[in-house]
Amino acid sequence: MSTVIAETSNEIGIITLNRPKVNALSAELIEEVTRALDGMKAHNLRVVILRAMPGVKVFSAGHEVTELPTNGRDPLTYNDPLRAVIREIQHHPCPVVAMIEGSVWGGACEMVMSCDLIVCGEDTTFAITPARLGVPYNISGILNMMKVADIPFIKEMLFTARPVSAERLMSCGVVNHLVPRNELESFTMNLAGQIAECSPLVLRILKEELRVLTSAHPITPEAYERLQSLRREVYDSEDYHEGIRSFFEKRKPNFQGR
Ligand code: YXS
Repeated sequence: MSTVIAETSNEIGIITLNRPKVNALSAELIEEVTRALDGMKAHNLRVVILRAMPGVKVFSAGHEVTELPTNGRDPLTYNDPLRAVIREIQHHPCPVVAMIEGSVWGGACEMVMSCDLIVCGEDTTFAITPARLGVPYNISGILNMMKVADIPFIKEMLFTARPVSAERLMSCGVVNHLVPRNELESFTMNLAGQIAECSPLVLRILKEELRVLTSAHPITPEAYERLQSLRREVYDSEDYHEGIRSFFEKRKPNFQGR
């Protein structure tokens, strides 16, 4: 069964995540999203909507935890599924609108925040959970969050690893629109229709200009390497394994700081 449903409606593409039970971002699901986005480039679409099946309780549970490396490899390198799908969305030649209902977890929050606009139902929550899983988030992930939210809000989300309500996401400027769940689809399609009336060439250059300008951050190679070495200490730690173990044993992690 396909883990992604790709369809088009006039100049609007729609990609629906459809991987039971909770749309965990496995390599397979990521590859299907990438193929769907690639395929849509041939249709000269003006906008793409990323959504889950209607009525889901969980939009996406984030990275497929069973695919997190436990052999001393960096869990979030350039080619890991999560990093790849985020770049795919950011580089797609037309705006990608996230239509969100239900809860969004871990790296799926970054994936949604890498979309160009976010429309969410009133029951939506975001929870960014690396600190609860013992996963050392990487610099690109932090930078992508800094593009859409203020530092105090990002710190609270990362340090607590707890769900944040749609109202908070709206008041902090993370999402564009918060609508009743039963109006989510019509509202999002209407918004996409407004974008689809615009020049595709201008949409493309505007998106790329904004991507390049918001990604321009001075960091020295030495600073980058120091952060990477700090991250290695974490994913080589006992706590990293404890975080993943606790997830599968469905219990609270017992971190020891080593
Ligand atoms: O026991 P079964 O076989 O039914 O499987 C359960 C869960 O193990 C499974 N599942 C997942 N499998 C792989 N990867 C996941 N991320 C994942 N999440 C859940 O789905 C089945 C149903 O889960 P269950 O029984 O807990 O359902 P629920 O409705 O009570 O709760 C749904 C969630 C999503 C609230 C709960 O499963 C949950 O909190 N999942 C973990 C969410 C999370 O922390 N994701 C972050 C993954 S790591 C990641 O994204 C990045 C690396 S980072 O950490 O850096 O952000």
